[in-house]
Amino acid sequence: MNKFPKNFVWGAASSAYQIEGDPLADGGGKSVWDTFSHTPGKTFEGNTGDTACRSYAHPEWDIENLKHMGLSAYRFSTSWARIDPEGDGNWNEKGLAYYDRLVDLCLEAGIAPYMTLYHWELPQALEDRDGWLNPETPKAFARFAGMMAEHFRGRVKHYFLLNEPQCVAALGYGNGIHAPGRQEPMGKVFLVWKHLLLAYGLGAQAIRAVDGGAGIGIATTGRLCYPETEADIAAAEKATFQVFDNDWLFTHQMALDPICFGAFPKDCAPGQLRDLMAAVTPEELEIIHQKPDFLGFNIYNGWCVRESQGAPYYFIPRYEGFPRTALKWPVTPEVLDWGVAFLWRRYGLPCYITENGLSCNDVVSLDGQVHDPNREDFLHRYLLCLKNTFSHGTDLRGYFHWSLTDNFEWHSGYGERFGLVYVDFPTGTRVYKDSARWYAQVVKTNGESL
Ligand code: GCO
Repeated sequence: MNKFPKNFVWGAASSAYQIEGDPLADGGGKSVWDTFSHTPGKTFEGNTGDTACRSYAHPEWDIENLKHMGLSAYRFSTSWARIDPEGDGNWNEKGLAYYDRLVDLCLEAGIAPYMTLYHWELPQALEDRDGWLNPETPKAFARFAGMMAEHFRGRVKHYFLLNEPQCVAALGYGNGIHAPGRQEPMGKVFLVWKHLLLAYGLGAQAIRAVDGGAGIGIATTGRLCYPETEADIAAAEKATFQVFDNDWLFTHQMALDPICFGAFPKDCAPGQLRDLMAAVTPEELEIIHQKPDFLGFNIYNGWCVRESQGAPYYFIPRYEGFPRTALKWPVTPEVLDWGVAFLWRRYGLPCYITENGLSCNDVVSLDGQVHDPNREDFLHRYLLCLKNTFSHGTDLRGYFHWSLTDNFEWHSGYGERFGLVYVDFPTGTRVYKDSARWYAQVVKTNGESL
């Protein structure tokens, strides 16, 4: 019978712009998300992160929520724009002081801080100089990362340098539904991609130069598959790591292969993508190739695959009425079993689920409680599958639920509630959902209650 390891890390995750509020307080600089969310028509009902969960004013509220569930780790991000308003290394000490307080509150509570250094909070000043299309931006990020590692040396031991570079490139510079809202051709989107990977490499070098004891990772997202039956395992694994000209960005391997192996995926059909990858110089790949100490996987759902005569594999269409979340994402718990195992088999590094969860149409019921049976059922199914991934030898170290509280869900604004804790945004009042109590029991028993 599979079990979660004795020292398995149970946590929850958030990000700066999504929870903090007061982005410009105390000298904070505008980020691309401040600009984007204040641009009419870009976000649900014109929602912005101006107030969010009021975490900047009350970091102790988040720590209280974590303690209430008995969580031992908190994955949060630091706003580059708040700390480096002009992106020029002229640090805003008051902005940095907020993260000092947050980290110290975590440590006082026995909660390990897992710090994401870039969860999309690019200083607008850098976007004004062409943002991630500018080759200077990776260097500016490395300067920020090095400063943060030196400042938090001895207190923070786990850094995720980037969160989902896939979304930054595809949604920020490709289809434009995320900040900075640009729609660039594939060649330029690939240039953004290369600069994000260089930012990881230079950032990793900068951190290791000042803190050899810091653990370095990256949180990626992308296509994952799982087999319909045991006979379809090879097909599902192949389908997971196939790269297509028209479907390359949302893959883990387009980031993790160059980072872990120093080379882009080989199995790519001839075309523009293969030419773009070939143009990345050996010197650039050498910078990118900074082996992580661990990997973070943001996993919400995946594709069921069957071995198929002729074609290498067959993506099984989802039947009409397939279970979906409020955001209409499919509910596919098997992905936390096989999808994680395929990633472990490819990279062989300790790994964390850095995001997993769902949005529900949560409300405070007449009894004053927030009953979210869909989230409990989702969590139960996904964690049972996650427990099974250990049978494949997966070196899984921890699970961070997305998210600790309801928060600003990017272009969907406050219309989507992902939290274990309900937030009444007009007042800031927080209510533990039923799922928070359910998850606390899972944590207390290290998964035995599943
Ligand atoms: C992402 C981001 C999170 C989202 C969450 C729900 O994966 O898009 O890391 O900030 O809020 O995933 O979409």
